[in-house]
Amino acid sequence: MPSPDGRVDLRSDTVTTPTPAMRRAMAEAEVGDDVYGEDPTVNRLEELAAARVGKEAAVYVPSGTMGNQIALRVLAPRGTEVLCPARAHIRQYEAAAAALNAGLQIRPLHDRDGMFGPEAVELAAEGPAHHLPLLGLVTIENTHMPAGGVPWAPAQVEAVAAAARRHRLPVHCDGARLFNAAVALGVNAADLAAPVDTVMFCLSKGLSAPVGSMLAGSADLIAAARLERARLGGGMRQAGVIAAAGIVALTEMVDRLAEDHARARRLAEALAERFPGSVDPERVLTNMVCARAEALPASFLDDLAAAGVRAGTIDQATVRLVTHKDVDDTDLDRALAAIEKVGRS
Ligand code: TLP
Repeated sequence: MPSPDGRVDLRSDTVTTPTPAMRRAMAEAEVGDDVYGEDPTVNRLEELAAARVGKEAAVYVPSGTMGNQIALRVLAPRGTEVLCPARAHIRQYEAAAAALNAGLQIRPLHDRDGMFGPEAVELAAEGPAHHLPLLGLVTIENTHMPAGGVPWAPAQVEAVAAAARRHRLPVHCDGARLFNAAVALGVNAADLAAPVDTVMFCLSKGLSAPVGSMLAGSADLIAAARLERARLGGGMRQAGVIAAAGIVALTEMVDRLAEDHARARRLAEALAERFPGSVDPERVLTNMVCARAEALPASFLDDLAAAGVRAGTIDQATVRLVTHKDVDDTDLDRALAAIEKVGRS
């Protein structure tokens, strides 16, 4: 469904609106008080979510940010460091919440291509031998959003997790777009989640549900997570009304993510052709196009906006265009035409 104001909205996949099937499911949802564990629809969503990522249990949370923050509180002792990609959401886009909510300091890792390897874990784990802080947790972001939605493959996740295990360190995956990674790589989300202790994924991004994310892990960790959700004020009572859309998201909206990936690649190809060096289309494997702002004219975003196409920035150096369910082929053509015209009027 195109955007209601007729514009093409490439700012984020968070702008997706619920499908007709979601709206029907929401209207008909059986509900109860979820804080008593009595909302049958939330319970069904949590069971389904846990099964999809191969974990014992899952808890429904209002946002991806809350899911990540709960994981930090459950997994990392206060006063330790979290190994984290430098541009990860946990570090850059959660308003410094790790320090405030979890009493943690972040040790940022160079992440230009979205990846780091086991050697980074080994090095960080040696910290106390050199008067450096104790490491408490390792995190990865899959897909890695600012690196252009790059997916981590199961072997890459396992290599980092194995190094963490050698040092008895837990691993959390910010899998806001875990299903984009799974679809792009042709693997099950459970294969990507198997090596990590907790995984958060969002229902409200490419999967198009209006609200909500899931945090999954062992039964013990998720019991602890429910307590932290309560502490953060995240208990939602008759949340079956929104959880119903989450069930549709997980059962009907995963396979179609491939369409978003194909459209993102076409946007990247057009950008690379018109503005050489702005983006490498070969690296656009999911639904994110992160382009180097310095390779684009300063008027880029304004020119797109004048043509009815919205895009945004994620830092001073990066312009971002994101494809999603509410961008169809007609919208894509409009965006491609707008890119072609940038700076030419
Ligand atoms: N990211 C948003 C902005 O905050 C940047 C977006 O438009 O992409 N992890 C990752 C990797 C994310 O990209 C996001 C949202 C979150 C976590 C947080 O999810 P919400 O918005 O549900 O708190």
